[in-house]
Amino acid sequence: MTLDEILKEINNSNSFVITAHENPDGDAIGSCLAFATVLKEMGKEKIDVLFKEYPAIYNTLPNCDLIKTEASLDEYDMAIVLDCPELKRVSKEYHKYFEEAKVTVEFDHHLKNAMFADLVVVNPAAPACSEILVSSFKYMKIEISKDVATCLITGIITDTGGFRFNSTTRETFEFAGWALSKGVNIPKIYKETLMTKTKAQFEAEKLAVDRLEFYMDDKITFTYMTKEDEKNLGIQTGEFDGIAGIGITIKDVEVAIFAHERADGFKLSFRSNNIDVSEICVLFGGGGHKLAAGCTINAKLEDVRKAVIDETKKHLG
Ligand SMILES: [Mn+2]
Repeated sequence: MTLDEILKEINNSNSFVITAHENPDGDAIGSCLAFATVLKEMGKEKIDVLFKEYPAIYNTLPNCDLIKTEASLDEYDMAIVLDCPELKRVSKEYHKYFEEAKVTVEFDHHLKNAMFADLVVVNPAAPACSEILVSSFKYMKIEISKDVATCLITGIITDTGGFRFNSTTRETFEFAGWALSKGVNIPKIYKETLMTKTKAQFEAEKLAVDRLEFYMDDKITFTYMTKEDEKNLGIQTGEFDGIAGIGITIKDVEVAIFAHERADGFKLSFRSNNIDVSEICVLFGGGGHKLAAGCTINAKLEDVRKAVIDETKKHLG
């Protein structure tokens, strides 16, 4: 089985580079730090977790000092990419460490998946990459310490929206219960990752709520944020995470869409109560999960709005 091979390769490797998708969320960071912590606890000395930037709320996670913007080696024995369905979504300057590593490993839970590594563990039914790591570590007979559990539950809490999404499983709660018994402070992690926002984030949400538009007898909502808004609000990366979900909390709304202007065009985040929005995003070159997906469209706001709303109407009709 793949996990036996991964364990064998870990035992034979001395240097490790770990990363996830760009603009990492709690699952991406939690998975990476959990893996890095496991390797450290196994006695491995050379471990780099690479991210160009990440939300400051994750600064208190165990071993977050292993996160660096630049690699400290030219070549690593093993490259591990987590919570990421294709290498394209990893920051470009890190691709060479992946291409030059002796062995590459991918763990992920995205449905549309390039399975781009030498050794791949993908389970689209898992609510978080962190939850795949729980069962994988158990299979490999790797002890899950309190520090590892802290990182993993951070990924699980953020990717399940605090155990709210349909993807949440019995195993999710079983692991949460087990982590609690190990002394992991779940209420604190929950509060810090999901219930706390900066003032800039609050102001951004206020603007997004104020601008929320309704379409198709209130079944679709659309809101947006431009680069100029971003500048005016003084908002940081990761602080937009809550906006995509605003529309979907309204009764009878089926699909909520958030358009966020970035350097390469508008990044669209779709949230759904039922229909598969990843199918819509695939049409625009993106992807994701059934109820949460995204894509990027390089066009003017008016054109982006029309394109995604027309397509969503077709899927709802
Ligand atoms: Mn994830």
